[in-house]
Formats: sequence, structure tokens, C-alpha cells
Amino acid sequence: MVDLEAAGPVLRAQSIELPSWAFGNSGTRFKVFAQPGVPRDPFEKVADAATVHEFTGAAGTVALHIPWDEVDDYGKLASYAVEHGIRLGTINANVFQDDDYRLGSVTHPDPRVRRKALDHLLRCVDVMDQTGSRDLKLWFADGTNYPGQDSIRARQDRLAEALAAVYERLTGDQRLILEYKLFEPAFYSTDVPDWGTALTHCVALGDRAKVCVDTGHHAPGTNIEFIVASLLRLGKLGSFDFNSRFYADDDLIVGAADPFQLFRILFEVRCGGGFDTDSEVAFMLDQCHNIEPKIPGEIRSVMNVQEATAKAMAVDLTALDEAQRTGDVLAANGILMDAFNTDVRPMLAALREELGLQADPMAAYAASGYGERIAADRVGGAQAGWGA
Ligand code: PSV
Ligand code: MN
Ligand code: MN
Repeated sequence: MVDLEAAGPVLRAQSIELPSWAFGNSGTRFKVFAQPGVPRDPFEKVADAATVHEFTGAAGTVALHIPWDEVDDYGKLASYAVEHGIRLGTINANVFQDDDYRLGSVTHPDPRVRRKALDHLLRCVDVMDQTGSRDLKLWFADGTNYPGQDSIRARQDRLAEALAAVYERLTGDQRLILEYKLFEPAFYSTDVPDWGTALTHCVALGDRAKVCVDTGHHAPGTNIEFIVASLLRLGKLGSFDFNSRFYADDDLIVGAADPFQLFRILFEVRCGGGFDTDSEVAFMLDQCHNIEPKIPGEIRSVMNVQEATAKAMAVDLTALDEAQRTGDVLAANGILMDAFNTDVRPMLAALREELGLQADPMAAYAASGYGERIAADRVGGAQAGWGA
């Protein structure tokens, strides 16, 4: 029997971090379609993220990307976030947009470029000290385009050396989160292409190094929930970057391409203790809204994660265990499908009202006039970075 009781406490506590870059203009290498009202600085990105939280009640932090979100005074930005009802979250390091990085950043063959990249990563930890952020998320665009271009082994050694230097610099509860991605922008070999590589480096580093699973960064057909279950089992799942992919790293709205996959992933999160109150798994969106309006795009994304979470929590674990132990394949599969096919939207609407929110965040945002206000007030919005 599908029971939504267990979902309540998890949904009430759930917080999904938003990426600052989701609010700026973005696009492909073919065209960036500018939208009216996009933020002109990091403060306005924080204000937009806070608006998503205002209507969903489930997006209490915003991730920054350095140097895209460079400001003179990070303490001021952090206070501004708190005044708007949210906090600054993960710091994402950008070591991929300088001409110097043509052949890589921390794996570059030239020690001067490696030093420059490492210095930036260390500076990101300085920023974390000022913002109070726990997580430093590292995604590297490093790799090669042609066989023979560089030594695959030497690049792994250089990567390990840089990661160790960053790890050494962490203090308090700070964590290093290493993200992998199958390919792009490198097309022959990528230096952190998969969870095996990321995990190996994190194990070598120690306890405060964890892996980030970006749902868009796998080959088609990859069983992502298997990766999630394995990393949780090893205590090495640090965070999620949620998004949808149809062909490659599309950064589309989470749950748009394959809601069933999102449900399966979140079910493994549940089974592995990732929703427990003492869990340190971070849930984040990593999306760009190239053609759709950005704030409603993020609101919809948060709702999609909430719906998949509710369904994952609706699985009858006792019945499932019984079916699995007795080898009743069809019953076991049926139990999962019953939960997936449950319409959890009325339950989520009721929960929102209980929390003092409006039942339909999309409609509430549309009626608020915020979108019209920022379009009138802000002229000359900033690029998010991607496709700029
Ligand atoms: C590039 O693929 C990427 O989308 C990674 O997923 C990072 O998390 C993100 O950019 C921000 O650097
Ligand atoms: Mn990502
Ligand atoms: Mn990506």
C-alpha cells in the first residue's frame, strides 16, 4: 500500500541549492537569447534565488561560481542573502575560461599554468572562509582532444598533486567535492571522466573529499542509481548536481527528460540514508534556462525534485523487503511502480499550505509581479557565463 506519511518529515526538511548561473543569460555556442530582467550582479542573482525560495520554501541556499560571482566583500553578499531569507552555499571554482587553460588547468603540461589554476582554487577556499560555505565543488574542463597529445598518466599525477594541495588547505567542516563528466570540452580523453576516477582521487585524499554526481554527465543508458547506491555505501556521495540530459550535457530542467530515473535515483538516496537527518549529502540544481524564463524554470525544477522525493518516500519498504526475500520479482517491481505512479501533487500542495506557502508556487510567482518588476528595473543584464 502506498503511504505518504514517511514523506512529510523529509519534504519539510528538504533544501535544494540553486546555482547562481541559472539566473543569468545563457545559451549555446550558436546563440545566447538575452532575457529581460536578468541580474546585473551577484546581489541580484541572490535576490532571484531568494524569490525561488520564497515561493517553494525548499531552496534555502544559492551556490556561487568564482570568478563569475566575484565581489569585493563576500561578507556583505552573505549578509544580503540572509536578509533575503537564504544563505550562500557551495563555491564552484572556475578554472576553464582563461586563454592560459587551452591545454588544461591543474593538469596542464606547463607548471606555470598549473600554479595559476591551483592559486585560484586556494583563493576559492579563502572565499569559503568569508562566506561560511562548507563545500568547494571542483569541475575540471581538463582533457585532451587527440591521442598522443599528452600523457594520460602524467595528467593524473598532476591532478592528484593539485587536489592534495587544496585538500590540505581545508579547515573546520569544509569539504572538497569532485565532479566528473564523461566528455566535453575535451573530446578524446577527460581527466575526471567518471565516478571511478573521482572516487579514486577522493579515497586517496581522505574523509572530507567526496564525489558529486551530476545527472547530466553520463553516457546514455548509464545506471546512475547504481552509482548513487555504491557511493552512498562507501560514504563518498558528497552532492548532486541535478539536471536533465537528452543527448549530452544539456543542463535542462531536472525531471524533464526522465522522471522515472530521478525517482530511481532518489529511492537509492533514501535506501542509503541520504535523507536521514544526519546525512551530509547536498542536493543542488546545475541548470541553464536558455529559452524559458529562469525563475519559474528554477521553481519548476525544485517542484520536480520534491515530487520525485515524495514518490521515493512512498515506496513500501516492508512489502518490498518481503517480495525481495521471497524472490517475487513481479511483486517487488510492482511495489516500486505503485509509488512512482502515485500522484503526489495534492499531498505537496497541502504540505505547502501547512508551511504558510501557496499551494501552487508557479501560479503564485506569476501573480506576484516579480518578473515584470525586474524586467522594468534592471537594464543590461549579465551573462551567466555559459555560451557567452
Ligand atoms: C560543465 O559541464 C558544468 O555544467 C559542470 O556540471 C559544473 O558543475 C558546472 O558546469 C559549473 O561549473
Ligand atoms: Mn555540474
Ligand atoms: Mn555540466
